[in-house]
Amino acid sequence: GVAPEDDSHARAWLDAHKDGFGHYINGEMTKPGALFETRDPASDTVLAQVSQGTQGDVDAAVAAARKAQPDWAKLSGHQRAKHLYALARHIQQHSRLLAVLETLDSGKPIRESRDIDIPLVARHFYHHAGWAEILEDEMPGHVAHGVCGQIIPWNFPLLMLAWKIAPALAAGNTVVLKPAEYTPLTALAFAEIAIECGIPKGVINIVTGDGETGAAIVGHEGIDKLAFTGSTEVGRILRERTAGSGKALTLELGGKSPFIVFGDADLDAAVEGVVDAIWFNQGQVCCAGSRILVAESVAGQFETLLRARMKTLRTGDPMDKSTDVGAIVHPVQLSRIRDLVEQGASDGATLHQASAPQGCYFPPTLVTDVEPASILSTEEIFGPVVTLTTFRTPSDAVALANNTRYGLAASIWSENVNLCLDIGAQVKAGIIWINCTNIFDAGAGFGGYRESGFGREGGREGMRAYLRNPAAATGKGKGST
Ligand code: TXE
Repeated sequence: GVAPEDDSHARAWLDAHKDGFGHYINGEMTKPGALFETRDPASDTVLAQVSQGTQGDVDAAVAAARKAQPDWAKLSGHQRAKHLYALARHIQQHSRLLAVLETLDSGKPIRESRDIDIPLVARHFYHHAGWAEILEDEMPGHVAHGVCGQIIPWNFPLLMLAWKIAPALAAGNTVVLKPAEYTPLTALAFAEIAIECGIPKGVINIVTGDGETGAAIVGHEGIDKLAFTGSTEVGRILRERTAGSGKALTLELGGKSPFIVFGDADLDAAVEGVVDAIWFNQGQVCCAGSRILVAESVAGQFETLLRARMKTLRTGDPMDKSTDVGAIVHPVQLSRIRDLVEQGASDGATLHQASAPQGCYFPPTLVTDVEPASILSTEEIFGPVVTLTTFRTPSDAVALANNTRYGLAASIWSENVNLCLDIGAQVKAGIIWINCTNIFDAGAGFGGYRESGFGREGGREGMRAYLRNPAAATGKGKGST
């Protein structure tokens, strides 16, 4: 690359752990158990050996979390806030190490992990430190669930950890978290940061492993609340497994979010919006704008602008600071994207593609001439692939936007704000962006409808998900048993 990021610090850190990583249980790193590899998808090399969490590891982590929870909940909000502020500050101090590890492990461009992921992680801890301070006043009578089991995906490894751990701790819960098997490294670096910050032992526990380890967390009797972000398939399994168990559950699943461009929109801005919507993080974003719906009157012009912009995207080495689109997280995901795109093309869709290097890369792709029933219009591709369809009237746009089993996000582009608000109210999605896209704020609730899951993360609604209100639950003297 022309401007490679310095990775010596991260390489030294990996080298210091070359015998493999254990789990973070009861305030310390355990001895490594049975190991699996985590790889850099861009260079196809092994980065580290990580332990496959067993039932025994999960039992130990849950026991530690149970033991720690009453004392953690008894701390004043201000005392819990001090711990969260410390985590936020230390994350900032270690931001270079965390950004480089994130990029090596996931393949996302260093510019994104450095300028977006890691700053948002710190922000999430700062924000929830603030919540810990004011919680008693803001939500009187609410108490923590107890122990939270948290299972996260590989697309925003450390940010998803922050979304799970920060509100849980602010509310007085303790946690057992499992990072995704493709991307465990920043969670392990975070464990070291938690030790460095003096987080009381057992408050945070991190167990690495695959879906089997995840299933052990889901099925554990000592867990009071589960929070999951990942595929709709696994979300469904969690729903079945927890039905009737008394465990609280929130699910943040997939999406097929519309990106609606009206005839009066600022087309240059909307084109940049598409770049953010579907080429950010290689399109491996649950709320990615993966279906462009554009007014017929400007469709030709918009497509021309978009195809020209797509050609300027630099796909390649994620560690190069000038890279726009990095590597796909894992060869399994790459072949999933390839299969879907090939199937769509064989059904008659037209592909427009930018260039990409050999290896675990997929070129930025625009799909035109695509039927609403095509697999490319209906399935979450979770790659840098966007479809383009036209509409005539605003009500056509709404009908097309809602023609999906998902309902996570939508982005609406028009200079007419009344039209945007009107359409926003009709599109079934948990997050509506107007003349912008992929904006994440710790203060705003994020989550979906329908097959995109339920529950919100961030802001006031997100805090509520980590609390219960015993008075409301018992019907407050209404004679319920
Ligand atoms: O997800 P999984 P995968 C979608 C996206 C992607 C597809 C497959 O379409 O192509 O899912 O990705 C843990 N009990 N999203 O297979 O399996 C697993 O170890 C408990 C959208 O990687 O859902 C990991 O920690 N846990 C999504 C986490 O679940 C289990 C982000 C997510 O992995 C488990 C990721 C089980 N039975 C993928 N099986 C989004 N919404 O952002 C697996 N896990």
